[in-house]
Amino acid sequence: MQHCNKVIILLVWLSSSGFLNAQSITAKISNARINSSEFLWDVEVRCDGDWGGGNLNILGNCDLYFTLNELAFGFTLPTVQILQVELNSSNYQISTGRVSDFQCWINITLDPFGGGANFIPPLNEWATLFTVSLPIINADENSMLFWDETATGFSHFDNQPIEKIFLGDGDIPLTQSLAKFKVFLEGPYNTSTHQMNTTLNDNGLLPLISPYGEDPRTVDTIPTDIVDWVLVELREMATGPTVSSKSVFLRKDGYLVADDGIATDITLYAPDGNYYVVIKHRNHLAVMSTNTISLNAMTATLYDFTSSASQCYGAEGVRAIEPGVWGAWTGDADGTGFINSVDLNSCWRPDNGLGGYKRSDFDLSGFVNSVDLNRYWRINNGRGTSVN
Ligand SMILES: [Ca+2]
Ligand SMILES: [Ca+2]
Repeated sequence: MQHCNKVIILLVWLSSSGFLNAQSITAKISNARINSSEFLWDVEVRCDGDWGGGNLNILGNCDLYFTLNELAFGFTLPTVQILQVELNSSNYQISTGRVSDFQCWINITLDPFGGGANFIPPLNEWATLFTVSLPIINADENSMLFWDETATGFSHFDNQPIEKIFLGDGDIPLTQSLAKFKVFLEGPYNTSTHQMNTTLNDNGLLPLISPYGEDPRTVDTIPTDIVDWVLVELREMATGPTVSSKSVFLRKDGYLVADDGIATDITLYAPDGNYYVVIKHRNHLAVMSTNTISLNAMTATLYDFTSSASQCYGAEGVRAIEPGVWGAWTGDADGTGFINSVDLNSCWRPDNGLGGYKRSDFDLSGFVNSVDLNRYWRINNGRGTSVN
């Protein structure tokens, strides 16, 4: 079997200069990323110059064509989901086939029935046209994803090409790395036990499906001593895109653990390398490692977010939750990265008095009440995340 470590991303943009007055139309692939079950990337477009306003009207014969490794994505031909689309959902069609052993092709045709598929990109800004998602069946394989430049083209109106653009390349193997992290959340942290309360789990309130859309995976059971789900993300640059996401259990002693609730080595979908690690929780401010952390497939070295403020990116990325112990700020009910009046008025007020798995339940007690308001939101109001 042929292995390929390089994923070469090419996109040919063919368009007309007749219908649009655009000085240039550019396309690119961005945000290639992996979660527990999917390999995803975005296709973005940008119109520069005076293009006359109105819609970018894509008419007929606009094809994205690429090949990939069947061993990674399935001997049965992979499915493609267009998750975010500015085009009318009836205005695209997907077909697949086999090129050769282990290589299959996917063709996405925009506007297959004619009549035009309207898309309105903001002038001089990148806009996501759609997101492609492929289910992973074997994470030990490489994606071997190639754009076929001879067959890929966005055509516009009269199918006269105006540009052909090389979009660069990237390395996107689907390999796994081990990692070990410890982090505390301010809300459920108990200064008497020096651990976090597991009230939500004790009362059967934790969902079997992760609440994070980036990796909404499901488990059969939730082990004892689990506090909640958190989302682990990897970045190659401090303010760069996420390359890997995984929903993981947080245990009361602060360790992120495997689904058995015991193993403190967790598996992330990323090749050996150096990454900024971001830990997100649905109503706490995200924390990120101060610098990159080296990850590999053989051994995991503990990175402890609780031992010092300097372990976390940003001037006040974490708060002291007792002397010498640090944890993520609570109070961000709507997950914007800021704790402010919206979290109070649009989230806490309508939820006040309710029980359950609520994002306004800042201490994860299973109830939304005045404790969440007075003990947490009022004190943390005005805080914002250092993770951008
Ligand atoms: Ca907020
Ligand atoms: Ca509460």
